[in-house]
Amino acid sequence: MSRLIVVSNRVPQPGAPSTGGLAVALRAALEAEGGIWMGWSGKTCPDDEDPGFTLHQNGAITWALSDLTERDLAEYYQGFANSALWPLFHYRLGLTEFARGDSAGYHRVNRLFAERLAGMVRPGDLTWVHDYHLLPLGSELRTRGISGRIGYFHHIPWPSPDVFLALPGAERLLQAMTAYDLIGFQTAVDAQNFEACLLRALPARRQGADMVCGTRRFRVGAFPISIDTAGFERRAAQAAGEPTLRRMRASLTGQRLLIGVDRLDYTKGIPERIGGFRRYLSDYPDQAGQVSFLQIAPRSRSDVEQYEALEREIATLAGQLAGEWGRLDWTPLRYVNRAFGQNVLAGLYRQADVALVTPLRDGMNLVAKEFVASQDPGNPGALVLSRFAGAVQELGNGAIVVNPYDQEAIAQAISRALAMPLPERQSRHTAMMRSLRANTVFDWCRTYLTALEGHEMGLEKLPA
Ligand code: ADQ
Repeated sequence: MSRLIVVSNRVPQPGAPSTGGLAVALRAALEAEGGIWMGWSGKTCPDDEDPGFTLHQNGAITWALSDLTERDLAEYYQGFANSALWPLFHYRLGLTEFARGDSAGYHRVNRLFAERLAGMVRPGDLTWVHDYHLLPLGSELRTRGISGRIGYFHHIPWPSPDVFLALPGAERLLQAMTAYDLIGFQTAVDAQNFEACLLRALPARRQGADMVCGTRRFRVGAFPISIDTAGFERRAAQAAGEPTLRRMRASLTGQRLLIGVDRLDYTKGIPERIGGFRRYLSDYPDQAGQVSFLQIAPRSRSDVEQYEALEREIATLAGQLAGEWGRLDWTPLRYVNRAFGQNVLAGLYRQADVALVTPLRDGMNLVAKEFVASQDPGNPGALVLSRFAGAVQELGNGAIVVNPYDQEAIAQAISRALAMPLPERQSRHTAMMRSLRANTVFDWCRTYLTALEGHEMGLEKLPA
């Protein structure tokens, strides 16, 4: 019987319940088909030891967890993946730090994962690789004789060839990716950019719906990821009674609430957003004391230097804003570095009048979708959304769309969102909910796997 094999850098804790929509959906697919979820265990060992590899069986799922040496982690994860690929894929060439040693470590860890996985894959299994940490994994699996279907989904943007091909070794990565049968992106623009890279850098060509390169034939497409829409609606409606949320509401003493929720990352546009709010206060000084901005930003990747610098920058901006505008009885910005459970988050979204989702570049951005699904349909909040988030493709019909680099535009959008009459908020909310009901994270998973399973394989089918 065919099974599903999911590979991702991070893997949810085997015994613990999954909370994020993606983990829930993948787990459901694995439970339905039976299968393996493989990835990094989160543990490291000294460089002179062999990294451990453990299997845990939990119901129909086998969790296959590989440790990494400290050097592996530094070169593959902090180095190549998060200091070179992450900024590059988000159009930040100036932040991209390329080092040959990191690139070598990245390919070495992909080989390690492939060696460990190859022994477990059976004929007929579907393998689904996730995200930029593992671009060459499919090719490493092919080298080890895996001929079944292998798909890849890219969670972050894919830039134009002018940006991507600035990366030393870009051609090698593209060539490796031709080993997949289906390469999925968040948006049609990302898929087009990827095809443009292939056409520019490799002897690749389009043939009908497929791309062909040498002896490989594969498909490239857009599969926008989404959320557990009904789950968020339910959680948000039930959350009102949570003590944390009741205290939060009481502390607002009638002020309107703006909310931002992001991992602390330079792609999310947090300094620009704080700048936009500051501009709003100076453009509409009568609103001082009437509006409060809650920015939730749990720290991430603090071991990468640029993230430390960003933490300092945001802390400074938050402090300046508080010093300049704060009153004895009013704090304009509540800046919180911790993570919250999904129930509290859903309740906070529902309590907010406006969400500011203004990344400088984002593959999709699930926070925008979660905010919309959490609203009270009788009195929904308004969404201010960056034109550079993948989510704008589905939510652009109901959001106030802004250029996140334009702080005056953010200030105007805040004013417009806060003043928006109820019928307009409702019609915008209805339009966005239509998109979110039509494509949930479960639909995303099913659509992708159906496409991977259905894709005609085999080179023998290629015309001579
Ligand atoms: P991320 O860059 O992490 O994901 P995003 O899509 O917004 O960005 O997902 C963040 C998730 O973390 C959301 O589900 C959110 O609820 C959760 N989260 C954020 N802050 C939290 C907090 N304080 N407490 C609890 N949970 C919090 C990458 C890409 C995105 C793409 C996703 C999925 O960068 O563009 O949408 O993968 O493909």
